[in-house]
Amino acid sequence: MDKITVTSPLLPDLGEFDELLKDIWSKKWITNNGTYHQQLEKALCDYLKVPYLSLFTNGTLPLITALQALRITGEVITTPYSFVATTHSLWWNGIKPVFVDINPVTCNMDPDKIEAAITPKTTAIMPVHCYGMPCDVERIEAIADKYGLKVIYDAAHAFGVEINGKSILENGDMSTLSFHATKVYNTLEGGALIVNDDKTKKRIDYLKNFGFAGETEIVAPGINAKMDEVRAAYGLLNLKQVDEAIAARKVVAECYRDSLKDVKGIRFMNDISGVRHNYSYFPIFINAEEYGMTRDELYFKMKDANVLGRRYFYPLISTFSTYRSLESANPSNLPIATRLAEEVICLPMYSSLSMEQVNRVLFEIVK
Ligand code: T4K
Repeated sequence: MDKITVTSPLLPDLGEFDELLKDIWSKKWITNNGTYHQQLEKALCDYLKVPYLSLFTNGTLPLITALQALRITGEVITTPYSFVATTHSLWWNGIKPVFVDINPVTCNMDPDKIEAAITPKTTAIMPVHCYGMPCDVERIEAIADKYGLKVIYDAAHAFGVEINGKSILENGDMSTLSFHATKVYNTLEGGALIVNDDKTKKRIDYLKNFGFAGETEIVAPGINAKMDEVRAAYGLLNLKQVDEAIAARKVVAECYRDSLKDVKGIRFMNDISGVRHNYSYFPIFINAEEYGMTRDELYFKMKDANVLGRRYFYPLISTFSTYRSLESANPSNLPIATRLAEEVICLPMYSSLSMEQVNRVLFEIVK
């Protein structure tokens, strides 16, 4: 039987892409703030309902650049339940990550745990809207305001997510997106940094282009994190079909929920009223005792049947060699994250997943 992978990229029409490639070839302008780059920044601001957005070459460099732009130092409070890029961005800036536990329902940083982790060295909070589920932005930002901390959201999973019609990306000082092939919206590789004012946008644009503020003027020790024209053109085409893709993902999510709701020992996340979800991932959590099988037993059983779920986010970031000696990485500090990392399987989720494939996934799980 064919492999069903955890995701499959949304691809633009090849004919349309070919037309744009011909245009790029004729212009011979292939990177450094070209016209497709400018068009995509504008189109994404409109689609995402955000004031300013700067395109990047992936979703990791906006995290690293945001920390540079805000001159974050010392310690940053973050979540261990994420992709490793979140914490690596701190390490690359010489910042000490301080892990706090997560909420068992949303899988996001638990605001109740933040204040106890604040020290005189704390300068910022870096939460993640994990699986596209919104963090408790109000409580996180109230704490940040009280202690004078910056907030940078890793919103890699939260493309298009809105609360009561407002983009989730407007919260905090900055938010980052990933446009990797495995995301709801992709530009092959790519990413973006969302900021709230034009001065900051200008500074980000300097930083992602070596610090150049003019032909000969360098205003900061910047990096090269620019998106090229080919990916920007591809991104413009993919933007046209992303709503349709999210709608198709929703159908898959509803089908999974409907079939799994009565299975003992399996828990999944539900939609929140007032939130526009993007259905970027479909995690299920296995209670081994009730389900009669451990998470890994189910994971490998699925794998044997060519149904390739993924255990995002196992192992926890705090268990990796770079981080495990940190005091905050002690599993006793992170009981919920530790448990969920042992229980989770993300089921195949993408817009072109057929009902026959959905049924093959469910056949392995529903007993
Ligand atoms: N912050 C968060 C919270 C993130 O989740 C991520 C990335 C980042 C920051 C950093 O953003 P980027 O710098 O990556 O833009 C994947 C992705 O590489 C990574 O982007 C993503 N998070 C992470 C959660 O997942 P892998 O190692 O699981 O990917 P891989 O190559 O095993 O692919 C998974 C499946 O997707 C494959 O089995 C099949 C399918 N696939 C994948 C690719 C690359 C395709 O069908 N076609 C493809 O081209 O990390």
